[in-house]
Amino acid sequence: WAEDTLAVTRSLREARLSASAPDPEPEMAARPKPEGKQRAVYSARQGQSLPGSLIRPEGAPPTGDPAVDEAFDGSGATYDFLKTVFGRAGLDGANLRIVSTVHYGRGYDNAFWNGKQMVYGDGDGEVFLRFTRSLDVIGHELAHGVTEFTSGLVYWEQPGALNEHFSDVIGVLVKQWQLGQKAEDADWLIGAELLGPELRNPPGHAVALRSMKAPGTAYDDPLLGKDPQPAHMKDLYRGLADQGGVHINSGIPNLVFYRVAIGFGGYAWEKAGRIWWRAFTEPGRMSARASFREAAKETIEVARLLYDAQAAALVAEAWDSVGVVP
Ligand code: ASN
Ligand code: ZN
Repeated sequence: WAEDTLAVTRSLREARLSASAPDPEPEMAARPKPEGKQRAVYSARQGQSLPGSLIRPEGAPPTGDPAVDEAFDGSGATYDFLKTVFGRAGLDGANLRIVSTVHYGRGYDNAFWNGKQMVYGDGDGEVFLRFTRSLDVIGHELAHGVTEFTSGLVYWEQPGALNEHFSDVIGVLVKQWQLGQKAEDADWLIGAELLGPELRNPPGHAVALRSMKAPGTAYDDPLLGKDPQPAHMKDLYRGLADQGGVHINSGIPNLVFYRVAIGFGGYAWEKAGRIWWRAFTEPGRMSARASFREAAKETIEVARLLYDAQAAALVAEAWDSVGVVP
């Protein structure tokens, strides 16, 4: 069924793309920019050296290896989303090559951005399946690249949680865009498709790695423990684990974004997404050491600039509802 879903969503995306002609690249003097997306998917062949062997460069046909083809298609969908919706030409705005390595390690249960490229494990097959199965995870990892070229949010405590949050926002938006799904119809989950058979069965409960709609409720399971994400500043994690809780405290801004998207209604990438994109990527706006308060200030300000006082009030109320007062 996953393959069917992919085929359907792919044709939806193609229909949407052909409906609006892509804007022409402006003429550049001297050194021409690379045209369009430049993807390359490598395989680490269960080892750990990067990038590994080149399997699918841009322009090559599908390989039949689902991890390779999902990494290729998912990074393509993310590129198309950023270009079409926010006018961004790739991670650096200049069509930087998008490099992914799949089959990293043996039974490796994670995916990450290493500062230069994306890396995906196959999962152990019991608790987690291959990490390329979730488009929101692919969008998440690529967004770490965008952050590195824009705000440069440091990966520690509140700025780190904002870095994680921005990646979750881009991840869910890519998926909703590809599915043509409105905010109120989306599940707002990260990594739902990569849960393995051990997690899908009782006695535990697990629906995803994170829930933006209901932080702290994605799982409560004997293998994973309980989802540690807070949904309010009163429960902010103050320990040193996880780089000062970057994947934990991101639950707080994630819930804010969800509430803003639902408050506007319709497609989340159109208004909420546009506000967040500008607040998090416009030069001189979010500082690399931004706190949640600073993120609140910037998103409220951008809502007023792009829309009106009512939009700004919606954003302010959402931050207020989680205990962040700008
Ligand atoms: N999946 C995680 C992330 O991209 C991996 C990590 O913690 N480095 O945030
Ligand atoms: Zn991340």
